[in-house]
Amino acid sequence: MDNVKKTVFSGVQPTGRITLGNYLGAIRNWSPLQDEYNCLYCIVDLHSLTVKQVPAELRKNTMELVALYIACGIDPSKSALFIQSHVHEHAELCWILDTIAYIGELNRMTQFKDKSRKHADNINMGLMNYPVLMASDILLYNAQLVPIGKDQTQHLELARDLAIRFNGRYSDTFAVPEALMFKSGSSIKSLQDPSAKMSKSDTNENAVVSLLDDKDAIVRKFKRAVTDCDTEVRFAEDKPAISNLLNIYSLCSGESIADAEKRFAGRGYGDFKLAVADSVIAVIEPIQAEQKRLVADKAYLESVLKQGAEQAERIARKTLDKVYRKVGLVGRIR
Ligand code: ATP
Ligand code: LTN
Repeated sequence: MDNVKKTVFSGVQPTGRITLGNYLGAIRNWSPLQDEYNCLYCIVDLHSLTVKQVPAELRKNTMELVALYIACGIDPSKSALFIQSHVHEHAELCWILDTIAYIGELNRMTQFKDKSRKHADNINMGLMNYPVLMASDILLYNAQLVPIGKDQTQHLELARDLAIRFNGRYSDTFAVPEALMFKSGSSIKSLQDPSAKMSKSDTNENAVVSLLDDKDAIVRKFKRAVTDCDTEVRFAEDKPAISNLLNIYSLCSGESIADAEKRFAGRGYGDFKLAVADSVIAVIEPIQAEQKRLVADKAYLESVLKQGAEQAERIARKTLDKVYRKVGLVGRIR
């Protein structure tokens, strides 16, 4: 990897249907970074174990997500594309960072509180430790930039705190990462409740557009999307539902929100919703076709993952050796 370029790290959990929110808020923004930065894009499978998974489905979702990354423009010859559990240093650094992370700060995390509420029968240690593992992902590679959606800012803040704390206690070791946020896509809302984010784990089918939904499903979901009380297609704080749809339309069609407002002035919600659906279909269809082709080519995906893990491991090993030395562990003679 190029030493002059800054390093970018990001990841998504293979927890099921990747949503339009994941795509517009995260994955879509990754491919344009590949020339300017050293990029590592990870499938964070260890994170997904913090909520119950069906093992066979997790395996399937993981390979589908690898294919989806590539279909969304991640080029394995430019970026390291790998699976988190293939590089065991992630879990090892997590242990070290656990020893400087405070229970109080983890207990305050919004996502931990939300997920504890949602999975009250399974508030496991991993769920609480989730942000420390995320910090390990980032700090292992000294990533300076981390493209994420708005919901992850608190976790990134913790990664920064842990880097600063470790550096303060043991001397300069980690780069302090910064979030890279893309304003308009950073928070795509549920189609059924514009006060909530569109989330993979939403149990209401109609709330979420999956990147793997077919045309009919997409049209149906936008037709059923909730709207605000008047009939005007206008972006405004008091019109969260239509603003969300305008945002999605603008991101998918490339037309500015102001131009879209003009185009749909006086035309009512019906027409507008169909146009939003069409703009989403136009973006999603080519990705789906490419993903389908790639999923069938297991040998290629495996070769990408092998190469990605090797690239990542080289960097991760160096960082972890340094960390072990700094905290006072005796290095193993090889
Ligand atoms: P889950 O519902 O299982 O918690 P999720 O949909 O929140 O999953 P993650 O795998 O946790 O998805 O997130 C992957 C990336 O997608 C993160 O960078 C996150 O910020 C971004 N993201 C998730 N949901 C949205 C959304 N609605 N709008 C914009 N970005 C999002
Ligand atoms: N928690 C993240 C996924 C994630 C991540 C990371 C994102 C795990 N490790 C490192 C960026 C960098 C989420 O999006 N839910």
